[in-house]
Amino acid sequence: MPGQKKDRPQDLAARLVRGDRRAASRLITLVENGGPGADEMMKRVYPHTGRSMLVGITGPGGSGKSTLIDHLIGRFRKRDLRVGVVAVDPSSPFTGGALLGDRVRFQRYAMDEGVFVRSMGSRGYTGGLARATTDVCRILEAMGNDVVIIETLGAGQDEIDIIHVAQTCILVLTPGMGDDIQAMKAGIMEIAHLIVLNKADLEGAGACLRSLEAVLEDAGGRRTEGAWNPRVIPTVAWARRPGDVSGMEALEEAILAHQAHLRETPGLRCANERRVERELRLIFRDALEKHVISGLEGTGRKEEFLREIIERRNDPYSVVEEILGETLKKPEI
Ligand SMILES: Nc1nc2c(ncn2[C@@H]2O[C@H](COP(=O)(O)OP(=O)(O)O)[C@@H](O)[C@H]2O)c(=O)[nH]1
Ligand SMILES: [Mg+2]
Repeated sequence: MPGQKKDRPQDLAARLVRGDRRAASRLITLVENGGPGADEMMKRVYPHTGRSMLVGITGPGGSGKSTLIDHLIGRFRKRDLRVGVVAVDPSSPFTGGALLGDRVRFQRYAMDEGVFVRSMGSRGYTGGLARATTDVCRILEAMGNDVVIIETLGAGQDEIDIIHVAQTCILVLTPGMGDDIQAMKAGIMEIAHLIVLNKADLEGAGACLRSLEAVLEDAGGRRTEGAWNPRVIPTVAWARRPGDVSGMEALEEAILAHQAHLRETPGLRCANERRVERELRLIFRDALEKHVISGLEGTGRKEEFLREIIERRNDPYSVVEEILGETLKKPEI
């Protein structure tokens, strides 16, 4: 069938590299489902990656991430840059993960060949959400996008972890998050290169801005010379009157400034090393798990292990040790 022939790995990857949107969609679905062929596909995609600016945008739901991205797409397009977006929102109740709001919002780019948006939900990715997002990001890179934006909900560890695929990490906060800022200080704030205080039109924005700046100043004292200084950018991404939207230019410029800084310093190499290390770990974990599970398949041993554990004749730790011991002895791994 011609349809089948078109989807051969080598053809799909070749079409992707030429910027073919349907090939990109097909490939993304493949890696999302984690089917057999997915890794073969990624092998062909990988050599074409590494040239895009990778921008991660994280923050609580409703903080305005998608609205900001919408503006950024417009700005990057004005510079004639191609933009790919992957929006990860595991809280999305929509099956398949497509966010209705995002779909409507990004609709105006539907006719723009230079914009490609894909939403991902929480539905079981065999290798985990982080792995799937990393692969999707690689696909958007290979597709020839100059900028790849990753939107993630800064809630669970898995989502926060996703931010590590990005080179420039942006944390979006809103006024009235005083306590949350305290809580975030330790974790996510440390990886943010830019902090956006969105909804700067709301009450309390001034105080929030000052406390964020104080936190950054505090952290700045401990930073080594030449290191990037994170900054806070107040924005209004949505306003009743479009003319009241503000901070978008500053945000765009800050992203480009951080990217330039990465290129002028060992920053980019470090970011890429970190990313590849993480990628390797994710792929390895997935491969090992698949290998181990397939070894148990159809032997009835899994059920036996489960029974043993439930009846307290055994424990999960010993079972993992036992299975791993057997697996590692097998010559084929
Ligand atoms: N007042 C105000 N509302 C905003 C601003 N930016 C976004 N919003 C609104 O906040 C809501 C959530 O925005 P959204 O971009 O979907 O947030 P996300 O969940 O972080 O992607 C939407 O109703 C936006 O219109 C802003 O700067 N000020
Ligand atoms: Mg969103």
